[in-house]
Amino acid sequence: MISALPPAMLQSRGRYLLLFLGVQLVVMALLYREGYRKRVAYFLGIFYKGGTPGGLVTPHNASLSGDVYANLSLIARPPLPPEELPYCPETSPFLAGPIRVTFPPGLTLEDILRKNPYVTKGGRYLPPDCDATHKTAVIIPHRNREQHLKYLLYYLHPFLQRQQLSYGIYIIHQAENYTFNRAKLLNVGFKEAMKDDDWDCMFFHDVDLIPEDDRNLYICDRFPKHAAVAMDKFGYKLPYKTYFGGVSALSPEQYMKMNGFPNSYWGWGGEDDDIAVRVALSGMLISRPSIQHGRYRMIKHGHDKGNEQNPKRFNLLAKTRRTWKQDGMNTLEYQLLAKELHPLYTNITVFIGTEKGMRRPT
Ligand code: BGN
Repeated sequence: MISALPPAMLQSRGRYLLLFLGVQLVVMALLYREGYRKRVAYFLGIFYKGGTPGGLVTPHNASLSGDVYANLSLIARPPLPPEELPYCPETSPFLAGPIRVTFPPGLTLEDILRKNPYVTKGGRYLPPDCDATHKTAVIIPHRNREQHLKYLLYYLHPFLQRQQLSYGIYIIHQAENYTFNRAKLLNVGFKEAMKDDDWDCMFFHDVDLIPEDDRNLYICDRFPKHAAVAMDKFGYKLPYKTYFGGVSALSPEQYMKMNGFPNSYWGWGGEDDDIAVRVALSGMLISRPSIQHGRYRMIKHGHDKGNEQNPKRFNLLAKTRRTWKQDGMNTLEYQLLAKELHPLYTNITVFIGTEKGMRRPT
């Protein structure tokens, strides 16, 4: 057939074919380039949105040493008035992941103070180099645990600074010797801290738990957060599904929605389970960090005098559904004995009465 065509026509057909092939090649090359760019962009996107676990940035190998104070000396105040500081980035460049927790003997409050030059009176901190987007108060119920408190402060201050938070640390000290009441002390801490500032998140923190990973961010979530999901004493996993003990975090709105915590649990046990029930009864869910990030080391200690197991906890817990609206922030009574601004924390000393009310025990 082809051979039947005159040679001139054959030549021009060949030229068209070549032109067509050429155009095809250019289009393919462009498509290929486009596809390639998208793949690169996608890849870079993963990379920048924190494709590495938890958005880990490790300036100068801080994560290798696990030293909670590594690189903190890099934080410096730029020559700018505070109102001109840029917002802190979404992911702090000082996060380094795992923290090595040891308990150096002979540690003093002065040592801790020296290592935290930007902490101001009352245990307050503002990032010197950026405008913090989160404002967290840490509330720590306390009685006769000075040694534990020292270690917690040693780790907590740099831990929170790595996260570029604006924060304050409150110790709520139960005065006198009547049975300990953790949840009521937390209610007092909430109320007193909110008088000082418009905190957007409250962390309720046991004194003997040290966080072991700075990607466990001390900020609030959409729902009340249980942070201590992987404690060494429970083999770094939850002891049971609804466990809410150790460290938890609520925004003021979430806290008030569930009428705060119960005031009626005197002694050890059950109050954290009551809090978990309140979360559900007020129509919320529990949020949690991942098991890799919510890791805590517990400081070993013997039995606390004045915090014996509460034999009434089973009965109380069985009644939470009926009592939560009448036992909490709306019925909180206490006598504030002192509020002192110590260099590393605000110390609140409070008399919270007894099971029978606010009269002194005789
Ligand atoms: C649970 C306690 C919690 C405690 C965890 C972990 C009770 C109530 C029983 C109905 N709950 O058993 O308060 O935090 O163990 O130690 O005792």
